[in-house]
Amino acid sequence: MEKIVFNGEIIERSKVKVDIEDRGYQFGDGIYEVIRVYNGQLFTKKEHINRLYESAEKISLSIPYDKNEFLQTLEELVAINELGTGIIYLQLTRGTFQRQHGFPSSEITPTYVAYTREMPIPQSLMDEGVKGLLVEDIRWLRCDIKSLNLLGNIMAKQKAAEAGCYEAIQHRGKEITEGSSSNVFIVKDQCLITRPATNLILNGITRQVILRLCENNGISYREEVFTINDLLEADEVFISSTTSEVMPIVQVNDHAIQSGIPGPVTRKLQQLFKQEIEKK
Ligand code: PSZ
Repeated sequence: MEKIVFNGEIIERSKVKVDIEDRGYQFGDGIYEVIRVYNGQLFTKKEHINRLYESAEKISLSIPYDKNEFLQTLEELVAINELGTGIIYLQLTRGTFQRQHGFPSSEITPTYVAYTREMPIPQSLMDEGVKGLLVEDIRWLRCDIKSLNLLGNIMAKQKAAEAGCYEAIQHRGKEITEGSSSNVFIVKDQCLITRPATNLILNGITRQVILRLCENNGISYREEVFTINDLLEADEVFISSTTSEVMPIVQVNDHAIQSGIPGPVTRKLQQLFKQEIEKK
């Protein structure tokens, strides 16, 4: 039987009950993370846990576990569930309280849930590349928080799916922000360009790994705002996320990116990323 973490304890999934007045359920008042697991090992676990605690801080939610304890339980769960390659999904909500918009007037315990799922590396998509659809970014102005409020993101992703595309590439006016669940990169004249991590995007852990790989391997990059036009005219385009790693975008709407195949810088970064996984 599948085990999960519920409020810090590893228990049977079927034993878990969440209240109808849980603030995550009613308001999306909570935060989450997705951690990649390769061969039973958590990839960039410290970075994910740090971001979780940062998101918590930004919404004034205090996590009643210390970071080491937190990670230890997750590693135990991966072992118990015999997860090979997949993900850990975890979320914390502000907890259960009689419905009111303002924070609960007395101390309540956050509701914490984590579970595992098998998920292979999407190798054939990474080899061939995928399509993106441009979608206006209608989200709020704190996209730096990994919040459970994902309506803007899921509506964008759904539009992309209905158009037969893998990802929605969001833009605020002319400026590209990020994917519905990924960061966006372009390559122009041998230089990688990605938007600076401000309040308008989530500072992806994969994004940070990629920038570090650039630094260590002599690939030049700039963190700079770029436009729809820059994207369409780029030499290469790719997106990054925990589950999609370095995913080439070979077509945007009806427009092929150059000759419509993954480019050399993208390929190089995929290879460096693979080495990074194997190091851990
Ligand atoms: O399984 C999936 O589809 C996943 S796992 C992580 C994501 C999707 N998305 C993370 C994400 C995001 O939701 C937004 C809005 N921007 C960027 C990212 C990339 O963040 P990392 O690299 O930390 O996963």
